[in-house]
Amino acid sequence: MTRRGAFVVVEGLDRSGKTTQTGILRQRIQEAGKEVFCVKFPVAEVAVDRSTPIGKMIDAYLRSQSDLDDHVVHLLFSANRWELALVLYSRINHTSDFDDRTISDCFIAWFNLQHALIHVTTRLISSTIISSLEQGKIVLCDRYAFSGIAFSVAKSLPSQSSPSTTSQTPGKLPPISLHWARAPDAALPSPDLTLFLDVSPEIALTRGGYGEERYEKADMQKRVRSVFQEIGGEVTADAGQGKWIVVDAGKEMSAVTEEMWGHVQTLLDGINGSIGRLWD
Ligand code: Z5A
Repeated sequence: MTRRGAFVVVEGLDRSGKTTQTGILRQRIQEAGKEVFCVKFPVAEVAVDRSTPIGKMIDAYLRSQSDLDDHVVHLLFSANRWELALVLYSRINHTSDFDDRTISDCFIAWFNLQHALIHVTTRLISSTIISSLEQGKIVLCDRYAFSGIAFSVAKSLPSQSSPSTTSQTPGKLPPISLHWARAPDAALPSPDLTLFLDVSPEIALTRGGYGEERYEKADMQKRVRSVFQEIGGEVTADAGQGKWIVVDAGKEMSAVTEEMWGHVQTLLDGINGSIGRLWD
């Protein structure tokens, strides 16, 4: 039986080095003679030349140019993952009938008819992550559904600086639970390996560009870190969700690379067995 490629996700706190390390890993995988398909969430630019409608909405929100309810934001991030399937599908098949409007229409339908559309989009995602894995490629992903859960749930936790309050406006919708946050990503492919880059907010603060976006605040990052720890525990306890490895990303850059590469190397020859599904 042919072995499929491995699905590797790099997760982590802000400025933990996800993008830098993903780039280095990509190069190493190629140097090892293996094909790699890379993706980064949130996706603002897909393929080479265009912004996705949902990506633009997320970007405006993160830059504090728009305000949205936390639940809506959570669903947008998840939609952005499903959206990748649609946009790449149209690119791969060179269809011109999948323009921005068609994609937006699909997502209005997605919000209204979640269950029916999940079946359609699950088939479409086969054209991207799943088909790459089936072709034996390594799929390398910078942030995935775990980020979606960690950031959305963290917003609903009490602030550590003023524990009696949450960032949720009183009288609005209920806080976001882990259970609720997981639902929109259910049935997406589950990673074989998640490398979680752990760095303290204090160290992150010393790295370039920190503090420019909405979530880049020490208190929020501490809450995100605690939710990530909880998610890591759940993934570790569930054999179907792949391995969860915590990497100390506060170390020197090359030391972080070597530790991550040590784990990825073991997967270069591919995997026997089917691709898992999130939260199955
Ligand atoms: N978000 C969400 O809410 N829901 C979702 O479903 C998803 C995401 C998918 C934007 O994400 C926000 O979206 C993010 C979570 C939320 N919010 N926050 N906060 P993004 O992925 O577009 O942006 P980002 O995650 O904020 O990227 P990043 O944190 O800015 O960077 P990074 O990829 O982790 O780090 P980097 O760019 O590779 O490195 C940052 C700097 O540190 C750079 O100058 C490096 O040279 C330096 N660096 C890296 N490693 C080291 C070491 N080891 N030592 C010293 N310096 C280092």
